[in-house]
Amino acid sequence: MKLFVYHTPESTPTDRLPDCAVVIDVLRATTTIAAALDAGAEAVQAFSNIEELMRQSESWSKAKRLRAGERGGVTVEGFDLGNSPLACKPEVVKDKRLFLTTTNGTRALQRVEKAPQVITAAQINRQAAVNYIFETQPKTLWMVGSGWQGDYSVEDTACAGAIAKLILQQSDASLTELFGNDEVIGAIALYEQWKDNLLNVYRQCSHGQRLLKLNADDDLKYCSQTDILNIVPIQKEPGVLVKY
Ligand code: 3SL
Repeated sequence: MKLFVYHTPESTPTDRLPDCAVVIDVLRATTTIAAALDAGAEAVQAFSNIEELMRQSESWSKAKRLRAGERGGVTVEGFDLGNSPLACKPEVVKDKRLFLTTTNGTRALQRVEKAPQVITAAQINRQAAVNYIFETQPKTLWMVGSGWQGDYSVEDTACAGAIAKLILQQSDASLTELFGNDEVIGAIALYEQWKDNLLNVYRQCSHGQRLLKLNADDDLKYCSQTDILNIVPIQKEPGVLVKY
């Protein structure tokens, strides 16, 4: 297996695809996707574009759909939910499809949606994602961070490092055999630096600061937990994620 880390959708190659792509948006899209599916949502369908989301969700029964999403962290006007994982309670999402649009995470998903296997990961389901990777043994694995509007986000790369580190610990291969680009080494070093205090780095980073201004510290606390959900969101058709 060869691991590659790409910090943003924009830095992800366009001339090839991996066997498996792992999309990461710790704050907060891929945390919310894991929380929604864990709470019993039928699926999460991701859209980068609000108009397209409205068009496709219109044909879905009202009782079975929730429109969810944010722009700049704020709930899209008229939507049922924003992008907080804490809103994904069973009594809210069970058996419903979440039609979700977010600023960056859904764009990252779109960027690799043609890969043969696409899963999403966050700090909360890191071990489950790694279990899936060992089970399916992809030859090439890309971890794609969502960043913020084309810029690098430290929390996504730290999560990529957490996944890479766990793969390294559970594999017989050495780092030299496993890493496909230097970003993997950087991501592991970043995770090692912060692994005992992820909440602190989330509170300091630019997107964490943005969310704190929106009173979302409880979201940061939730997102900073490690391995609390045993669930892997997997793409069953482009943009549609279900529980594996
Ligand atoms: O950018 C995204 O995709 C979102 O996860 C951003 S937010 O945390 O909901 O503001």
